[in-house]
This record gives sequence, structure tokens and C-alpha cells, in this order.
Amino acid sequence: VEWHLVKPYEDILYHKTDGIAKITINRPHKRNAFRPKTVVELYDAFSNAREDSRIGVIFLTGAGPHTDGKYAFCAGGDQSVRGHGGYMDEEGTPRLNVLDLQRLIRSLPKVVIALVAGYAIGGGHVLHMLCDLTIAADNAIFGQTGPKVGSFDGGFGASYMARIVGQKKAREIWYLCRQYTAEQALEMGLVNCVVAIEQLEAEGIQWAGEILEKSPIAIRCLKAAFNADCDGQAGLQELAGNATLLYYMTEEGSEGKQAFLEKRSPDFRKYPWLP
Ligand code: 2NE
Repeated sequence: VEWHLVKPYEDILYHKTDGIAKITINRPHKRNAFRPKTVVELYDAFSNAREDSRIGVIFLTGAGPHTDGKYAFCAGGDQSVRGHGGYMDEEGTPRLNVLDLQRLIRSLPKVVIALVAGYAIGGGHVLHMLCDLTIAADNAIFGQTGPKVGSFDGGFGASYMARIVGQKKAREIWYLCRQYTAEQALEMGLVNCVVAIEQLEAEGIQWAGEILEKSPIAIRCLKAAFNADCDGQAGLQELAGNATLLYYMTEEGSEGKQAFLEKRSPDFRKYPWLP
């Protein structure tokens, strides 16, 4: 496929092709660890992809390999800018803005696929977990490090992980901070498939192509439904937003608005009370 650069950023690359947006964390010298600026840029690109109704699938990936030959999806928060109270932005304000990004990836009504080569560690591991699907290269390495480096993600990072791999395994992953191979991740249900590194993007494009042939509203409602099961009232809001969207698209739904604008009483009698 031919990728077109959408706009230039400092810490990420943002490309599009037919139906697919590709967002690449581009800090290979840091194993693609994110600083607050990286997250601001990621949020901006994901928002753009969300708004573009030609885009149905979004890839999240990491640039690589680095000059030492190693690959990384993302090694989590950049520890070198961690200060008192969070990750310092350029104005010196402590932030944990990756949590906003986590919610955006989870709630945007398109399919987000993580393409993971090399390390998906710490907050980077949480990011791939929150993507709808993960395709791993055979060199991918997964794990959390929080308790080792003085951090933890007690939000989606803990509870959603437990939904994916089960309570025992999630506690092992967080308490021991071990690293797991792509095959082990596949066995745990943490990833959807494992392919040769050279095949990673092609496999993503194959999956995206199959998704893009499907009904956008069906996929959108399914994503909201999967989220609603875990997300309480926020999840229900998402699912209900889709019900409202569909209702607005009906003649019955527009009758109320039309009547208001025409300063008459709405006539809903012609619409059936379906069983
Ligand atoms: C990823 C890993 C295991 C790779 O190891 P290796 O041996 O392949 O590479 P190396 O030499 O450690 O790293 C290469 C360069 O990348 C930097 C390193 O400092 C090193 O730089 P130089 O010495 O060459 O200048 N680098 C790698 N990861 C970095 C990071 N996260 N921050 C800043 N610089 C980083 C190994 O590098 C590793 O274990 N990295 C740290 C992983 C980690 O602990 N991440 C933070 C977890 S906490 C978090 O992400 C988080 C959270 O818990 C809650 C909310 C939000 C975020």
C-alpha cells in the first residue's frame, strides 16, 4: 500500500492509506517510551483518525529497529522526564496524560490494531492491551515493570488485564514483572496472532481489509458493547450513544425534530409499537 504523511509531528509519524490510519511512535532511541509531548501528539492523531469518516481501522505501532538493531512497540512512560508528581511536560507541569489517550483508544468507534514488534513494556504494554486487536511479531516481548520502577497502573492496566488473562496471570504479570515472549502472550490471549517480523504490517493490512468490508455501524456497536461490559456507566453511555445515533437516522426519530421546527404537534401514530 502507499502511505501518505498526514502531518508532521516531533515524536510520532502519522500516515493514512485507503481506510487505514497508521500512528507510529517515533522515539526508537528510547525504545519508543512516551513523554507528555508524545502523548499530546498521539491524542491529536487518534482524534484526527476518529473524525475522518473514510478511516475504519487505526494501526498503533513503534518505529524501528533502532541503530542497535532492536525493535520496540513502546517502553512506557519516559523515566528520564519523571519528576515529582508525574511526567514533566516542557513547561514543567507533571502529567499522566496517557490515561486520556487510553480512554480515547478504547472509546473511539473504529478498530484499533496494535502492531507490536519488540518491547511492549510498562505503559506501552497497557496501550497494546487497550487496542481492539494485537498482532505480534515473533520478536515481541511483553511485560509490566511498574513495581520495579516505582509506578503502577491500577486502572485499565490492572483490571482490564485481568479480564483478558484472568486474575492469577494478571497478578503474576504485575507482581513479578517478568517478560513474556510472543508465543506466551498468544497462549494467554494477550495477542491475536504472531507472525514473522517481516510480515507484521502486511498481516495488519490483511486484517484491516477484512474488517473494512464489514458494516461500520455493526462494528461500532460491537466495540461499544464489548466496552460496556467492563466500563460501567461510561460504557453504557457509549453504547446508548450508538442507539441515539441509529434513532436519529430513522423517520420516527426525525418526526419529533421536524414537528418542533414546523411548530406543530409530532405525529408518532404511524409508527408501530414493535414486539
Ligand atoms: C524496554 C527495555 C526492557 C529494553 O531493554 P534493552 O536492554 O533492550 O534497552 P535499554 O538499554 O534498557 O534501553 C535503550 C535506551 O532506551 C532508554 C534506555 O534508557 C536506553 O537509553 P540510553 O542508555 O541508550 O541513553 N529507555 C528504554 N525505556 C525507557 C523508558 N521507559 N524511559 C526512558 N528511557 C528508556 C528496557 O529499556 C526497560 O526496561 N525500559 C524501562 C521500561 C519501564 O520501566 N517503563 C516505565 C513503566 S511505568 C509506565 O510506563 C506507566 C505506568 O506504570 C503508569 C501509567 C503510565 C505509565
